[in-house]
Amino acid sequence: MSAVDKIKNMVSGEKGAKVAQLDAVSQTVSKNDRLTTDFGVKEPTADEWLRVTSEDKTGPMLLEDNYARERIHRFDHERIPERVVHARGAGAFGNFRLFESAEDVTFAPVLTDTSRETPVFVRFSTVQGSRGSADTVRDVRGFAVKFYTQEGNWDIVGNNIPVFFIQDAIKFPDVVHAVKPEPHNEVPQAQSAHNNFWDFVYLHEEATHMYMWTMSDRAIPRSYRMMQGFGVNTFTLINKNGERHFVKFHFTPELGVHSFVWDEALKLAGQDPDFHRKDLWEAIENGAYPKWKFGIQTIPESKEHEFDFDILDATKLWPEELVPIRYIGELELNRNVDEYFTQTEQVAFCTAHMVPGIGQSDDPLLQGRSFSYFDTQLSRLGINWQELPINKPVCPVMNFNRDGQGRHTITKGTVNYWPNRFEARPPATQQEGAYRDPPFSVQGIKARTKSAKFREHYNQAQLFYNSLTPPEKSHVAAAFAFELDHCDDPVVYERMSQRLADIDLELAQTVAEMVGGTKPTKASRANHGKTAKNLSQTAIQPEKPTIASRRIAIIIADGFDKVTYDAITTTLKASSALPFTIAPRRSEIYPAGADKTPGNGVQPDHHLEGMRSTMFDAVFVPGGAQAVQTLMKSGRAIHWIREAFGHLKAIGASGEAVQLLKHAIALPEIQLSSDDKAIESYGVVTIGKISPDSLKGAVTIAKEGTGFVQKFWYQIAQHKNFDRELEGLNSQVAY
Ligand code: HDE
Repeated sequence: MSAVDKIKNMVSGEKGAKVAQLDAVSQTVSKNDRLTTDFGVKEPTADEWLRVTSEDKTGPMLLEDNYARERIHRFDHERIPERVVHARGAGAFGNFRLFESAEDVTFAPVLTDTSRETPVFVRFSTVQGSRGSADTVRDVRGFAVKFYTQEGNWDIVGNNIPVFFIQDAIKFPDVVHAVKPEPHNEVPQAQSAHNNFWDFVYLHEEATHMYMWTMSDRAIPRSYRMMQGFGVNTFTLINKNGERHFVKFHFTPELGVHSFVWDEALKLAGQDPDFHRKDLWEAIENGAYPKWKFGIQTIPESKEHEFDFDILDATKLWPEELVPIRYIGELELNRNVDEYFTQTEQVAFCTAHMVPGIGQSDDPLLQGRSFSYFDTQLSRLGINWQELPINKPVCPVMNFNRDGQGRHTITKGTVNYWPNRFEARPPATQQEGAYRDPPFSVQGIKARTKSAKFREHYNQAQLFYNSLTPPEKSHVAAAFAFELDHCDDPVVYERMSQRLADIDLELAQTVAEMVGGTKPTKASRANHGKTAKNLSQTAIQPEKPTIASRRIAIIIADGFDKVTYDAITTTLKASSALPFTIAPRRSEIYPAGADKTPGNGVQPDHHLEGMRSTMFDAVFVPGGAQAVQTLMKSGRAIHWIREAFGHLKAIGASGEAVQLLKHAIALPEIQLSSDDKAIESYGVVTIGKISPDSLKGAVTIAKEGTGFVQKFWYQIAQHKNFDRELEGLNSQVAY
């Protein structure tokens, strides 16, 4: 299709140009292009403003220069208001495939037609920070999916945490004001660690469950690709018999759920504030397409009241023991955006965007959301926001909505109302696919209140906490200790320390002691001791361990062991991991025995000062006497190893480099190999004498692997070695 045809398609607004419409006005910049003004005239210059001048004098600039003025005008208006929440984000295109029909609960073709591929656009985000804030802050992550279905757009505007801070939309401005920077000095940026947030959530008890999640590792994900997505609100599904089910939507990542440790996330916020954006981009460019299983939890309408919580309360999850997830589809992201602004920035989601067969419920948070999203797009993008290419449905849009600022669609004909004498554009019948609101009875008293079950706020907060592993629990305690340390008003940290005794006494005592609050002596509410499955993220792991798309730093210096280096690099690539060579400098590094002629060495990807260990998932150091001697003398190289150790990452070394590890991590508990037998100790894998053959070949990643590669790969796949932390080994190494 020619560019002109594409544009024609877009402006007509009626031709079903399917996916191509998403790119409708895309242009590729080419060297054959010539600069023009916005009105199409070729520009006289790109460099000089028209002015009065002579050979020895530069005179005044002339306002009559239309070309220069147009440039400045356009530039002055480049920014649109950033999202009031979720301002910082990254997006990508992909597909949704269904492998099992859910026709027993819905008639929506997107959830019943297994022969379809539905194009999607997904935007991940943080919530609190401004557009330019860092990716790795402690925060909830947005997980918003736009399905371009043949019946219209369906948006699931979800998060990576299954519950929310509030039950009723009316509280949204308060929770957002409380968490955002404080009003007097606009500090702090993108974090909840301040008086106002903890003041608010102490007083607003329904936030309790959610902040237990935000203080857990869920709020510092390693990657957008390694987190779950939850629709959070309760929606409904309607089947062809008109029966209604309540539903929660789930996306579960193929790579498992993984997180940073806090020190790593903190440092990355400065060292690489774009870490998550780059990670998503890099994975897609490398063909490591992120995938999520799509699942639904459904409850028949007749069973709405059979739970000890209200299933319409967004501060509660539906434990999988009670309502299992049925996985029916798969979401894959496989194409990066062409332009950030017109796609990722201008994409606009709306919880009211639902297709026939999917509906709202009386979840009191959802109703308010559905109003808010349309409303916010008006100030961000204007009334014609749904005409922007990224927001435009792939099916025809035909109605009598008209005009407004920035209108693109040109509709021919003499009528713009229904009914009309031409019988043009009548509403569809149900057989023709009209959206259906199934009739159901509503009874009650009009009042500002909710059902009694909405008033219970602690059971699931305890359930979540109880379900965590010991390292996860200690991360929660450390997160509270960090956050409350940033609160300088004693009322705030004192009260919060007491509040934690409503969840778990030991947690409350640990935190109170750390932050200078009064240590509670007894639980203010008994912990029911119950747990539920899949609340600990350690349970949500890939079916087979994998190191695909993990970033592995290989540290070398002049005189390194090239045979081992080559073998490890090749085998990592064969396992779809991403090896990066790091050295004291980025110019060529020469292996042991090679003469230093350009071309004989290896060109590193980065030097040790340019990157930090935080940007990688694991570190490997090959031997080579001279190289190891150099690295031993480099404080930065030692720090790389110590920091990776402190951040619980897999570390591997061979030959002389085993000595480097001994030097960097001088702990008696860590066993290191001095001969040809690979040893794994607390995620540190070493081999003293290495035969290159033992590094080659396909690698099956399993716990019981015996060779160096098998052991090291398994540790990388684990992502973190929590035993190091349980034994306090990491805290004995300065990092
Ligand atoms: Fe949002 N939310 N929200 N939210 N939300 C916005 O819409 C709002 C809530 C979520 O990548 C805004 O287009 C209200 C829950 C995501 O573009 C705004 C309430 C969940 C995104 C808005 C909530 C979310 C937003 C700001 C309480 C998880 C980013 C810009 C009633 C299920 C979407 C925009 C993107 C964005 C309102 C609560 C997720 C102002 C009023 C619960 C992922 O309309």
